[in-house]
Amino acid sequence: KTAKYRKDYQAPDFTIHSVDLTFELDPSQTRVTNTMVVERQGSHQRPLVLDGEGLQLIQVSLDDKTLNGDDYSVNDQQLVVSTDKDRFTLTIINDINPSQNKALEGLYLAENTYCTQCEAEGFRRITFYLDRPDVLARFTTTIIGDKSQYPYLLSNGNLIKTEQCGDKHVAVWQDPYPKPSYLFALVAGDFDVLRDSFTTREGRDVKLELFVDKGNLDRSEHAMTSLKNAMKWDEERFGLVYDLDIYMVVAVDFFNMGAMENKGLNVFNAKYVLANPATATDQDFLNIESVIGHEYFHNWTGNRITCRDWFQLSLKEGLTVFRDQEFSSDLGSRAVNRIQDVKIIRSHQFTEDAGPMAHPIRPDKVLEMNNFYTVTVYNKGAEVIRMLHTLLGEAGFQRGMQLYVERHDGQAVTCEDFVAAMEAANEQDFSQFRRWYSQAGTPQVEADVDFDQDKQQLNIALRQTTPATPGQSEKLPFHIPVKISAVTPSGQVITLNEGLLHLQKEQQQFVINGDFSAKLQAGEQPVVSLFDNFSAPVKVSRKISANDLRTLMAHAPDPVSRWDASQQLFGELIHQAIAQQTTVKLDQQTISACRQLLTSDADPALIALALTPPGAATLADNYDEIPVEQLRHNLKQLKKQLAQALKDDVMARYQQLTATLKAHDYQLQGDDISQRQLRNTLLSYLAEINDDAAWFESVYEQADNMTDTLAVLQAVTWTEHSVAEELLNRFDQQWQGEKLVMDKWFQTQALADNDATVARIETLMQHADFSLDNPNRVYSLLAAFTQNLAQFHRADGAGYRLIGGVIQTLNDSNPQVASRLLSAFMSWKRYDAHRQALMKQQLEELSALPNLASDLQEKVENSLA
Ligand code: BAL
Ligand code: ZN
Repeated sequence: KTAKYRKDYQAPDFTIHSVDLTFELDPSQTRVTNTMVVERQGSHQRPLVLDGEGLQLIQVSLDDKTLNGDDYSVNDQQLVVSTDKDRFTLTIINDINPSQNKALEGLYLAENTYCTQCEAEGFRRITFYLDRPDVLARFTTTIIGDKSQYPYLLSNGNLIKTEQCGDKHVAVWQDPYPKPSYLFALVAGDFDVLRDSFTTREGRDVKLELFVDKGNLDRSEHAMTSLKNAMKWDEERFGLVYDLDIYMVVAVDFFNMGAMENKGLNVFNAKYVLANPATATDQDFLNIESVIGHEYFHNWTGNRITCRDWFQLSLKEGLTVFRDQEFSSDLGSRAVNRIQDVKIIRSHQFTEDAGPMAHPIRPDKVLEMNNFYTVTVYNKGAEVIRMLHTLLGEAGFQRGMQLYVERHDGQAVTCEDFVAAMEAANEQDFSQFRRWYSQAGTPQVEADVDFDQDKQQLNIALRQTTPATPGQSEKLPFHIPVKISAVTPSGQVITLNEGLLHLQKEQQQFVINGDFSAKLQAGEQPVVSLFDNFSAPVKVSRKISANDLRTLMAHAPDPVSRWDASQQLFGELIHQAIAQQTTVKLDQQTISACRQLLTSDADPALIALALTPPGAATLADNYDEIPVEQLRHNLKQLKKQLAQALKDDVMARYQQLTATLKAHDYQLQGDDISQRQLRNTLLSYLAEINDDAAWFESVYEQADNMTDTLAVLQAVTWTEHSVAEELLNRFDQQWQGEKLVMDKWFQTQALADNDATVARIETLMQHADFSLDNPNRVYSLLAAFTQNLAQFHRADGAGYRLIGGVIQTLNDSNPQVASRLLSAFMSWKRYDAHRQALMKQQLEELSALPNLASDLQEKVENSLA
């Protein structure tokens, strides 16, 4: 493969108006008959060039004339058809082998279910086509399959005909909405079906069908409820209404991604559908709500209005992530959701933005599109949309959305079209704001806050710089929205005359007035909070005293800033210890601040988040050379010291929460979720200092839901508690065979910072429930392990060799999954010379493979460049 550039975009030479597909399903030889009405675009005589990969071509005919080798040529990438006709019908017959398809792109057969995944460029593995998102066609799909093995034959749109013929049956589906090929889907299998319906605000009844593996109906209700909530929410908040008579969701075990928004027929990784309290944690339930919402919201932002080309992926993904974040925030805790979003940006996106694959949310150069389904395109993309929302307010943002839909419904458009609609609807100029789409890298903002006692004014000096990223050495200043607030030292809120600053130049000085004199005692200074609600995806450096941070931790008006203050306090303690080559020492004042918070009546989930120090990945991002051992040592010490210092309060609150929760049955409801979160965070602190095996055993035995069971299992495993092995064995005994539950067991062990972890993973790879063929297993055991800072980065290189070997194996079978694992090696230049050499060696071994997949090739080349 060769790289493509955004600047080289050209409209297609031909378009396809309609496509009729017939699938004669067979495990090793599925026959696909593809009849397209094709029309030349513009006046030219170029041939029709169709994409196709790994297809066995049987026959090509044009307007009923069978073509011979003079009229077309075919290789392993393309079918080129020469014709001087401007409009014609082309019929292609080809065979594919779904059972041999381990890459899980195109049509594959896994565990007796036929399933497709076409985004981004998987449709070309099904038939020859103009496999690009700006070719929109009406699809009719005929599926012929064995009736007893595959009682359900599904595709996009409406079922218009069924037929029986002997052992086989036939289903014909028609999708009235023109769509790009990446939204095509086919599923055939045997399922249990949960049926429901939704009445739109226009009074139309929509049939809802959720297909799950046999025996799983008792785990499918939450997904259905989430779907109905999503449909209602999109009508109420965005005014967007569903457009077909049926909406289907199929849960499958083998799936590379989380889920896929195929028109009218979503395909989901089973882990984002199946849940009941015994098998799934609160977080699993919330993730299901969010992913079900996300795929549903794509129906407008993605399907009705799609991308012109793949460089525009963030047009639909950034916007749809923003929409699913808002959905979760409107239904649950806004603050908790926001904090989780911020954690993802800080722990993953900042790292990506500082590494060899750093790219703008709208990339300029792509070799393998699968490599660009990234936290940058998705989550930073959502932050960019959120900044627009901050600049325009809800009403202005919705005006922009409405104009965007009015202008572009039924079209394939660009990020530029989106920003232009936002601008036009609000009479704004976002010329500078557009740089968020074109420049990669995380801006660093230096802040100086000074209070002028005489003038009773706040002076805020801000300076922005953005480090160079591959291919972009010079950066221009961004338009950065900075939300601010202030309190008195005792925590009274000060009213500022300006709550949102626009940092647009490299350096800017802001003078802020407010009711300082009314609120402050003589000689007091206000305590100022910057970037409330994480108002921009930037890193901030600012001199601020620990005292002020403790004030903000207790009193900042914005809950995200309260949490952030605690993270800065902990981060600074660790940073100082590392800089001075000593062991972190938790001071009395911070202990008191933590105690105060723990015993306060704040939302328990927010207490839990604030009492959890930043993770290793977030802390690591502050260092040019990541001090692996020191980070690990000091993080452990910090948790131990906090647990020791607050021992009695932790136990008291733990017992009080346990009693409250035990007073009624498990409920998936805000207060309970929040209380469980704090209770289980406190349990992890207790495990740091309490070696009473019998006590933890009884906690395990009393757990009556997976949230609590997993919490105790993780607490004892991650603290190398004496009871860990016993509980791990019991969990295995109870849940083996339950693949999604066992993923939690694999992941818990993969994340243990224990010198035996590598050896243990090697053993676990032989476990009956593990298989390298299933992406979920790889993610839970192996991708999770790459997040285990000290063990993946073992100085003897055993962690690197383990993952390097797996990547080599997956290069042959599932390069997309291999590529995800490879990300862990990309930041090799951030480690010491010894580790650098070991990591580089793995990259070089990969680079020497004769059949290196393009997914890996791109990342390896960029990493070694
Ligand atoms: N479009 C790929 C899966 C998702 O983002 O919904
Ligand atoms: Zn999406």
